Amino acid sequence: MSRLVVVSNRVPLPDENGNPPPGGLAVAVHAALRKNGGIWMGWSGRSTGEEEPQGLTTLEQDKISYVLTDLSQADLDEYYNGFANRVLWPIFHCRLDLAEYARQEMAGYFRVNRLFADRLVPMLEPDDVIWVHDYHLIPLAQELRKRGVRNRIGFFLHIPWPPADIVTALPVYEIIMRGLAAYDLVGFQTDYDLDNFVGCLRREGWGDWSTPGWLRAFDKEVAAAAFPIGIETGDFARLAAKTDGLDLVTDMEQSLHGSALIIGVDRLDYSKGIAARIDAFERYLMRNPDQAGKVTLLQVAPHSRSDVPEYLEMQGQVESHCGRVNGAHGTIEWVPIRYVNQSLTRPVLAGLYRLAKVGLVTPLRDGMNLVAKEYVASQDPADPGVLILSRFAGAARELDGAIFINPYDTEQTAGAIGRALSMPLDERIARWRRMMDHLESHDVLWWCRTFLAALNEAPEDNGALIRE
Ligand code: GDG
Repeated sequence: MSRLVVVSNRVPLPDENGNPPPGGLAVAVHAALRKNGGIWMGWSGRSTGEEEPQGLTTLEQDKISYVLTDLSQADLDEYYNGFANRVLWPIFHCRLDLAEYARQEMAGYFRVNRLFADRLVPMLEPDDVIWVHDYHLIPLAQELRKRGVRNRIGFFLHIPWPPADIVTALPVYEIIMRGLAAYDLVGFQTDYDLDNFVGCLRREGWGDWSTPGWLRAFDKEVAAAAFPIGIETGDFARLAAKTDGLDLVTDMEQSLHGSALIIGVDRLDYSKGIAARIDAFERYLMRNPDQAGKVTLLQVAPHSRSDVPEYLEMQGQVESHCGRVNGAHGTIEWVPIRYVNQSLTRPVLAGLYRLAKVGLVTPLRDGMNLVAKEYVASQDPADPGVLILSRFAGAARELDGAIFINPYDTEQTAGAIGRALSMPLDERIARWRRMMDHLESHDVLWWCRTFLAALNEAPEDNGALIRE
């Protein structure tokens, strides 16, 4: 059986006992790596003052080699904070207004991809299967091919692929498209993303479907499909069911004094629609003055990418929205929005999901959104809460028991909050059961298995067709 080589920007390292860190993706990929042994390569998290850092750390544990490469400060600024997070992330989330394109940062992005390729090649064995993750590393396959690598290489995009009109705004659009075509398999979160990608190929005359599941792109065959990522459904359900004794969850419950809890959990990112969600909650309070003191929104939002200016600005905006609502509607006994930037442990998170009568998930655009799935998996089967879900989250294509909203429509979201809070038990159970059945059969292990099975089906030596 082939070894698996995984490459991602960051590498979730196991603890001293070899347990993978919490998080569905880390657990599933670790399980796949352990099966036949393998390598997980990525950035070490360290940046140095050297122009070309040589630091490469290798840790061996349980048949897995973790290979961690240092980057220079310039690499980090240009590749990660620059091109990946200030160009690709906003454009792929349909925020052309936030894209800050600089030629130097683009050069840094391609330079780091070359560095990853240089470091990876000496470690590869002929029948290794390589799985590259996410938008930081799109050009990696092409760089590996240029170095003579003929192994099967797959790519999974965790974020959305936007319609052609949006993505053509990317100054290196063709290079990025060619970079993706260098893979044997390209995986997206949803059919919608896949259709958008094929639409891009068609519009420029670069490619189209040749046979089902296979694209002919830039004179080469590439398999493409949707692989919606799942969560550790069973683990979440078990964690949530046994949180009764967790102090934080109990304290939270007591402090609510019987008011209904609505929960939002997001990395503090402009794609998550947090400010619009707060506005919608305020609109709900204004339309339902009798509910004052009876409903509380808990918004958990750990800081993220604080080196990127657009994130700092958005943090200030969310804080001011929360302050405004609490100032206008709060009383000495009741704070309508509890806003925390602290990161919580998974058991606490699962307990809070279960405590909440409503999961409010309102991204403006999201590849999948795991929080929506975790909220559902954490519910009490006998008395489940209601998921309110943005139609612009990838998860909306699977979780058909949610109340769907358009996050730009504040009135609609406010109405959905009212509907969710008053939904009868039998309807809540019926909606939840449908979603839970799906999450049980499509968990993160299913996702990992399905992607790797498809990659293993790619014909041998498909990559030999790429020379440039
Ligand atoms: C990208 C795509 C896609 C959050 N706060 C805490 C905490 N979290 C965990 C959640 C969830 C994860 O972070 C966030 O996952 P999302 O899916 O919502 O979002 P991104 O980080 O943007 O991820 C996304 C995903 O990749 C996977 O493919 O779904 O669309 O953007 O698991 O639980 N976890 C803990 N404490 C917190 O305070 N323990």
